[in-house]
Amino acid sequence: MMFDPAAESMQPSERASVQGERLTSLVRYLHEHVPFYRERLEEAGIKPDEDLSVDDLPRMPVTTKDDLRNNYPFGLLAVPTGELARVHASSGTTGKPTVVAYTAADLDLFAQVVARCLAMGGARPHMVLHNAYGYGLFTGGLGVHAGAERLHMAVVPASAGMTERQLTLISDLKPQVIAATPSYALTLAQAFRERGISPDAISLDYALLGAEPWTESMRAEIDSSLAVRSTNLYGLSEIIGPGVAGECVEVREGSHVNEDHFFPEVVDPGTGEVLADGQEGVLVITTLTKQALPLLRYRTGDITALSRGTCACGRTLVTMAPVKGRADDMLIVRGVNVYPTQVGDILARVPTFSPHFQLVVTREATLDVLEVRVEVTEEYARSITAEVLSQDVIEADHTLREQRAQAARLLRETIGLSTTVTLVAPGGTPRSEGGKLQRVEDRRHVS
Ligand code: DLL
Repeated sequence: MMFDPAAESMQPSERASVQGERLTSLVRYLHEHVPFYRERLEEAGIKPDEDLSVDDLPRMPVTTKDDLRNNYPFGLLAVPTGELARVHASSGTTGKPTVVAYTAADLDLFAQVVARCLAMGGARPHMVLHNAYGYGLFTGGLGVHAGAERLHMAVVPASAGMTERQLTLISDLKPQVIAATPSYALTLAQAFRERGISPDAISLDYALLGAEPWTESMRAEIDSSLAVRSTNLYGLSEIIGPGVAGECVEVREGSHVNEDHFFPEVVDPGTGEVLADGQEGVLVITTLTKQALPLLRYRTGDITALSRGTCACGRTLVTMAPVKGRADDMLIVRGVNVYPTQVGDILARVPTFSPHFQLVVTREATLDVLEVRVEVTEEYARSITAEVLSQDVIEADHTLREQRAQAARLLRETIGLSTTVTLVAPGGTPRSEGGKLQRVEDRRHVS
């Protein structure tokens, strides 16, 4: 089912002309209302009365997270603060949060695009949605909430955390759809398993998962342990929140970008040059229709590639590949670039390994060392007949020793990096308690 079939299955040539008109108005609007952009556009030689098409974007200025930081909190707003209806913020790792703001019209758009994505992922009017994204400054909770209401669903605003209460609510209220981070979906799945509740006794049919990178092996685990079909939900606060793109439940091979509102480009991380479809680079998005905080060519930092064509679901929207990670999540270990998701994909090829892993980087003398800590599956752990599954027992197990060597070899051959693979018992790596999971511990810079 499409929430907005006219927009989602529009002929690409027709959509391009809508995008061109919207870009033309956006440039005029920014020129008039945001001094920061007026200056940047003038520097780039772009006049407010030009008729533009999206082909003109490459000659326009790029906006970065630093631009938002330097204009904290409201310097880039195109409306007076009195016209705002809501503010959200994303917590940076250091310093001040990034503040984003919405007018009532922006909130209406937010609800619409999330409703589209929920419908892409299998949600339907009158279903019950258990919303386990955090409510508050994070855009996940309130964003998904409003989208689900727009789709005429009944929302259970569970928010993140308090796993025991989540299980009770899911068991008793029998939602068909859950929305959560993928790492938290795994935590919930495990908690159900530990209480002896089998997947077919869980009411859920669909799961809309996002806010962090995840892998196909996590998807397989979530699908089987919660008995759902899970899809990817992508977005970021700066652009709107969730609802920028979503995967269709029919195909599940990348997310359809709501490009009539958020125009995507993929650029070379180094040169900023626009890359052809299929090539991997940094995602840059222009908000074509926002009022309070419209952004021109915002550099998301997320690594992906675009592809075009009509999907089997009928949508003609451009598709983005699963996000490999943010450019700043990339670890550089002894000169080799590696994303945590790449390691996850490789570990998934080893049968006794679960999707739970952690990366620890240390420096020994002058040499960086990457330790890959991965959990043995619960099934395999049960098959080891030992009273306590200690580290010694794991290391003495013949099959595990072989598979650990296999993993180290695959990592060396695929990424080109020698790693130390450590196998740990189930539960031995960090788990999500509701929000985004931090998989990397970089101890190189702590003294
Ligand atoms: O995470 C918005 C959101 C909420 C998306 C709920 C989906 C579901 P921020 O906290 O601003 O906003 O973080 C945005 O999270 O730039 C990506 O690096 C990452 N991210 C978001 N969705 C995905 C995804 C929300 N599906 C940052 N896959 C983005 C991979 C994702 N990474």
